[in-house]
Amino acid sequence: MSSATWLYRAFEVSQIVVILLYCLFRHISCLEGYWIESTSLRNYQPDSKLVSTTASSHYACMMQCLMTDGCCFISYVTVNSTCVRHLGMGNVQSQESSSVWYIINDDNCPCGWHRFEASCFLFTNIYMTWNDSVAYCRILDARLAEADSKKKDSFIRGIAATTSGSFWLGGSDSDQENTWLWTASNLSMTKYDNWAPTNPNNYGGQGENADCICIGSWLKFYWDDCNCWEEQAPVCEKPVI
Ligand SMILES: [Ca+2]
Ligand SMILES: [Ca+2]
Repeated sequence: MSSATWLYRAFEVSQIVVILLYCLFRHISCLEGYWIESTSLRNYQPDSKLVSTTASSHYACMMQCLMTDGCCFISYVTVNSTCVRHLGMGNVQSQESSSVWYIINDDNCPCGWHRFEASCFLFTNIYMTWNDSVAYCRILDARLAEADSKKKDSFIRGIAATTSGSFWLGGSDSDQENTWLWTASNLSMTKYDNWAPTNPNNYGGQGENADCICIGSWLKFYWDDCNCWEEQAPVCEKPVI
């Protein structure tokens, strides 16, 4: 091994040591094992950039992120050593070839997600159709949230009510009118539902076809059936890591 290679290796090792010391000092868990490389997010980036710099390696980029308040993600482009620090999941969009790593918090959820029982939830603030929301959550290795129990539903409604947003949940009756399913898990809603009074009402049935569950302040975050082409923000759910 050439002396230049040794020097580079020593430099990389010293960066890892600095990261570990920094994490020890901050009482946060950020061994490399607490960074997850997302294969589904490769070549995608959240658009909520904090700052873009250069870094000698993705480890160095991780260190820059850890030392930046609010940084949840990095994307790193090897060919030009570009290190982008991100605030969290904003609008995910395809980018130049990059790898993405995100931080797992001590609650075993990604930075910016909320833990409830065995799931992590992301309340996004980008608005899209229900079908696009399904695809969006999938890029994040998640699905549209399924409020399939009273406790889980109360948790989702509680967080939603602290925002100014309106959201899609993962329920639909598009396959068969009035047969509502949590579509990702194919679960029926016979055990639990939480419709707002007089709902689902298919918009009063006036030639409308409201087949997707949305929640918003207009019905105090009780379930409403909305037209699937409307634009709401997805709530994504995935198992804890
Ligand atoms: Ca319907
Ligand atoms: Ca309705």
